[in-house]
Amino acid sequence: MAIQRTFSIIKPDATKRSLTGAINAKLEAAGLRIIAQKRIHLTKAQAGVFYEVHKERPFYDELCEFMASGPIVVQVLEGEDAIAKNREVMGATNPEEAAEGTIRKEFALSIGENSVHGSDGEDTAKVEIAYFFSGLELVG
Ligand code: IDP
Repeated sequence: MAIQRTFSIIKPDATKRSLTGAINAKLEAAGLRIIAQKRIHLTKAQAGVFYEVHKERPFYDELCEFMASGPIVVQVLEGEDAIAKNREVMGATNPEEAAEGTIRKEFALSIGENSVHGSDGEDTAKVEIAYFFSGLELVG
């Protein structure tokens, strides 16, 4: 399997509870290298652009409000099969359905406040990385 890059967010519910280190430990234990990372605070409008694909969904406004409610940590992860591997470590969207040992099973508060985001494919990973990072910030 090829070495891939994927985009990850540690969401406001997790930064508020000081879970960045615990989440990073799980990512690194799964073989995902954090090759870029920064803590930022999005406006609701910036969150809206990032989640534009969901704009027709009933939870869109709530999601944008939540993502702007506190600091987030944006990251680029690199490793073998990184996109699928990160999705596996994250667990299902709804923490009640997430597998044991996953980030969402251990830390998520609800289907909305679910601690992490991870790209769902190669094309979205590229777009999402480019939204937050310049090439110079990716230190592989
Ligand atoms: P994913 O993050 O597991 O890829 P998506 O379906 O792409 O899940 O949804 C994006 C984000 O929207 C979720 O991570 C979660 O924060 C939020 N979300 C998804 N479904 C709901 C819902 O039913 N109510 C509130 N928020 C939701």
